[in-house]
Amino acid sequence: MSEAGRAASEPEGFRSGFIAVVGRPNVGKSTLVNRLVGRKVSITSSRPQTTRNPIRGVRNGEGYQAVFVDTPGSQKPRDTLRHRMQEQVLESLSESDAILFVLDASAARGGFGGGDRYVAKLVSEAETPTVACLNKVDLLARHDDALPLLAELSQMGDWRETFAISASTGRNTSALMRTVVDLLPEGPVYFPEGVVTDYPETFIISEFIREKALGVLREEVPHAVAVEIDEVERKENVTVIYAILHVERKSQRMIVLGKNGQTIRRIGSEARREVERLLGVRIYLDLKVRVTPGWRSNRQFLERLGL
Ligand SMILES: Nc1nc2c(ncn2[C@@H]2O[C@H](COP(=O)(O)OP(=O)(O)OP(=O)(O)O)[C@@H](O)[C@H]2O)c(=O)[nH]1
Ligand SMILES: [Mg+2]
Repeated sequence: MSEAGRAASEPEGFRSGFIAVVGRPNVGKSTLVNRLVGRKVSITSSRPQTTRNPIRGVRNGEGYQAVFVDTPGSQKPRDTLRHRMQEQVLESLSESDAILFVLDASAARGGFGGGDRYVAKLVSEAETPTVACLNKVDLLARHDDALPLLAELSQMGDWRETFAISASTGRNTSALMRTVVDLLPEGPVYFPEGVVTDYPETFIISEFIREKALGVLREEVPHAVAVEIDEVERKENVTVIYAILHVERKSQRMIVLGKNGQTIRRIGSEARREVERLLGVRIYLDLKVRVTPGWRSNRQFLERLGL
């Protein structure tokens, strides 16, 4: 944290800290962070590997400030993008005061798999107070179906507590929040009041566009999309945002454009509505699709995107 952050008012007994939220892809980390922060700070989708960089979301309460750090899904890396995503998970773990380890109850019928155990090991190695969260329990046929999973989970590491939660419905998340606050050390106010996330507006806009693209596109195409904001032009009664959707191949460009451009138009109109809600101004979104071969393995390109 910056010196300015540290120098901010530090009331007696105030608790604060960074809580890394980690787990396999698609277990509901971003949904949980949005729920705990009380605002949408991180995009979500039904596709694994939605989150690509750590997203911070701030929750202020009586006598505390909790900074949640949503991380990309943890898995063994297979290309430069995923390698970078895993580096970021490790960085977030090493800088955290507490960890939320999230698992998907609905995907674990009959027990947890190698993916969850891989993350359990990463988390244990961080030697930081950890709460294990069995998420999506709303999808279980019976309440009791969570019990054997909770028992198995408690054998997988040295957790401070274990919760059965639903990030979607909010079940048990208030109790989880109280436990998180108890884990925080005494510390400064890191972010001034009113700050919910510290990303620049252009990043949030690009993420909203990517979220809509993830929702509309199928199979491998979503993972081949990167969104870059080229320019934001503020006019008197409309803000024009020029964005580029990078894909890796010509065939993917055709898919993203769709027949007569209808797919890209749908992505654009869904994203526009969300961005208008965020910025509170009228938006014109100008979306272009560009073929940037192999961008996922291009370190310079990834850096340009802040990855
Ligand atoms: N039924 C149900 N669905 C959930 C719950 N939490 C998340 N989901 C859904 O699970 C999917 C994945 O959620 P995300 O929050 O994007 O998951 P993530 O762990 O951040 O995924 P990555 O960023 O790809 O690692 C989305 O379709 C969510 O709506 C839950 O508690 N119950
Ligand atoms: Mg996510």
